[in-house]
Amino acid sequence: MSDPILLRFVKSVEDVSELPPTPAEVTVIGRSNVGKSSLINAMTRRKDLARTSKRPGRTQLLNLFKVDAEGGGSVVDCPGYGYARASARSRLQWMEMIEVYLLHRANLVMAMVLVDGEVGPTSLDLDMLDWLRDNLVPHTVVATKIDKVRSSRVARRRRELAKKCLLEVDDVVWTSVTKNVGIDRLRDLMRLWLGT
Ligand SMILES: Nc1nc2c(ncn2[C@@H]2O[C@H](COP(=O)(O)OP(=O)(O)O)[C@@H](O)[C@H]2O)c(=O)[nH]1
Ligand SMILES: [Mg+2]
Repeated sequence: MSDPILLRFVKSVEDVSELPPTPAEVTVIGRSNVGKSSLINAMTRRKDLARTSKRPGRTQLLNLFKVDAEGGGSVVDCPGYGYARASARSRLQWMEMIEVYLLHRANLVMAMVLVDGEVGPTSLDLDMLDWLRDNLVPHTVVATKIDKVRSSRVARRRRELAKKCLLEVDDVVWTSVTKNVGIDRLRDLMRLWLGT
């Protein structure tokens, strides 16, 4: 079993300029309720670090966590996209913030794009992936909640999800927080990305 990544919550910010410099940063993006906070908690084996919420779209801030390890580094939990009840104005604000963050954050080494493993990629997920590719932002697709797919269907679902994302099955990290699937692998990848 892989050691947890020790994360300490630093602060939530509204503006990218409020983020302190970092030697390496990994960020978590994806639609509201896809499992971003749950996955960050699983990385660090703490249930309550990144507050999970049953109400989607609550986190409208960039949540910054510092890695307690040699070499440091940080993790940012981005506000989710695709919140149905968000106003057009707040959607625009969201896009602006995320784009500025993803394009200009110094030492951003990886954007983990979370896609619901049961639902598959939404059009917003695919738009986000297109945008990341167009802008050469390093990213990795992480499928969440794979426990919700019946085991007889997992192989097929994986092929479908990867294909829609224009990826090979093995390019996608498959995870379940509740069944502890893929968590060790993702921790190892995060250590690699962060250089710790
Ligand atoms: N079954 C299952 N539920 C999950 C998993 N990960 C997250 N959830 C649930 O999905 C909901 C949204 O999770 P959350 O982490 O708050 O999503 P966020 O909005 O992207 O931060 C919560 O009710 C979680 O308990 C998973 O791997 N399996
Ligand atoms: Mg969250």
